[in-house]
Amino acid sequence: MTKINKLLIANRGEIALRIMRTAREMGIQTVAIYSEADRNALHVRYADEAVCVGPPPSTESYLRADVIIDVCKRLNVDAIHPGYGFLSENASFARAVRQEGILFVGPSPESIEVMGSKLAAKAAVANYNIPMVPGTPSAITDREEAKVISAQIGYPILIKASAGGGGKGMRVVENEADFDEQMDRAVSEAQSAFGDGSVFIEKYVTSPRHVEIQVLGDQHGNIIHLFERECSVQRRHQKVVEEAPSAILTPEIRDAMGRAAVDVARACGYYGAGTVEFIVNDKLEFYFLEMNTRLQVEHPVTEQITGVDLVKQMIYIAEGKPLSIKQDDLQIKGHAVEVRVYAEDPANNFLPDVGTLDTYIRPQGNGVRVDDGFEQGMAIPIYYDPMIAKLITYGDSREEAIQKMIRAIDEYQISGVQTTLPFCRFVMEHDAFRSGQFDTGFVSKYFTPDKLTPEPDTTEAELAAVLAAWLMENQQPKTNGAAIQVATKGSKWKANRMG
Ligand code: MV4
Repeated sequence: MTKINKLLIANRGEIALRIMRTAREMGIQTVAIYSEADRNALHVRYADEAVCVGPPPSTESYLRADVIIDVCKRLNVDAIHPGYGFLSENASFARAVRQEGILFVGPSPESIEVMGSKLAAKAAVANYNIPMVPGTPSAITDREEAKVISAQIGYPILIKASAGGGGKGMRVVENEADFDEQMDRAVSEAQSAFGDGSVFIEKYVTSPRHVEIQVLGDQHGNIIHLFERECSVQRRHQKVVEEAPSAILTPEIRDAMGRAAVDVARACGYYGAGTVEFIVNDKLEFYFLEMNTRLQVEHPVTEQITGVDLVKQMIYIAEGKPLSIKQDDLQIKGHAVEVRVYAEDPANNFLPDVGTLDTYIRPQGNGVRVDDGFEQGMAIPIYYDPMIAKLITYGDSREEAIQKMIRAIDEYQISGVQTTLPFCRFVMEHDAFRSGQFDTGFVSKYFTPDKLTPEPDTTEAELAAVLAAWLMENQQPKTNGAAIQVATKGSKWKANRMG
């Protein structure tokens, strides 16, 4: 067992801060790395030490494995936490870190490698009786044979790239007449995007739900699951809303899915925090899709309903400690919802909207968690993901968590950039979301820009006029501003606050 005294966080933004907070609680010194675009970023200010690793493009900074390892050696760093994205699922990086005698807060390079290939992952779990979508177990080499298999499975089928992920390199084939054309496209796409043209076939499950299971494994062979996250509200494979638990799982299905996820992790000798992705059809049958070998963006909803700090567990696991949590210790308490706040314009096809956060006031109060990396006045760099914040609410029930989310969205004040907050509000208010009866088609099925409730853009002059009229009607107003209610449509809070 190795005690980690100093941790380098090979990431930026909200996730770098989130990891550093836990490290600090554990008495661990933190080292930030940053690019020239992030000199004044919060993760840089929060860390005990911070080192610039290069120019703004991530290929020249946050992805520079060699530079990052040099920083570790120079500053006597014991361990690296990669966060998500960047180098988090790069097996060569994990291997290089290990070779330098530095701990990687994450799984082994071997696990990352196996799960990085969908076909290798399928092969690894083959002996574990994990439900999988009917399809080919290996890469297509013979087209005529593949057509025979597709006919047996039944159209529509899906061609997937083995090296793909997050929806990249997928092609739906509706009938045999389209097979060759789509196969040509899939192979050339996979070859140019991943440098690996291997593709395989699966039965196409129409409008599935996306449900994933959080797992934790230690280096002694103990593996537990921390229940599911429902991530079906997506836009072009970008998750928008996540929640835990899922509104549709029964205790029996939850248990079966949890056990399947633990088996998937066991099949690749997994340790660290990981996520096993399933799709669920309308009969609540579930199928293993892939495993993500990192801490995920949406991990907070699991933390809220289990009370487990996943980053703390990851650090203990990297130190070689056996898991202190047993499966039977865990139970779901309450309900958590997360929305991702992006600097994108939902009224304009979600075009990234870069700029400065002229106003940036976070919601607060009971059951509200904001994981972000910005403060008022900061610019959102163009070089990275435009996510401003993750807004998480927690309540006793799903209904309560949703009500808190609507309240929190209405309290959130952001100006200077357009954000996805109005879109998130649309989701929270939608009957299909409220009822729990939705799938991965939710956004394309229900959302059009005219569904956005306009932000109340009452100017100060208009407010002054309303206030003056009120004063005329009420001869002796209380001087306490809180007693003055200014009527506006939509969110009244922002207006009242000015009055
Ligand atoms: C599927 C599928 C239907 N049938 N596989 C998309 C991302 C990648 N993780 C797997 N994906 C899918 N695989 C079969 N056999 C539908 C999807 C899919 C999807 C999955 C999860 C969340 C959102 C999605 C949106 C469109 C398609």
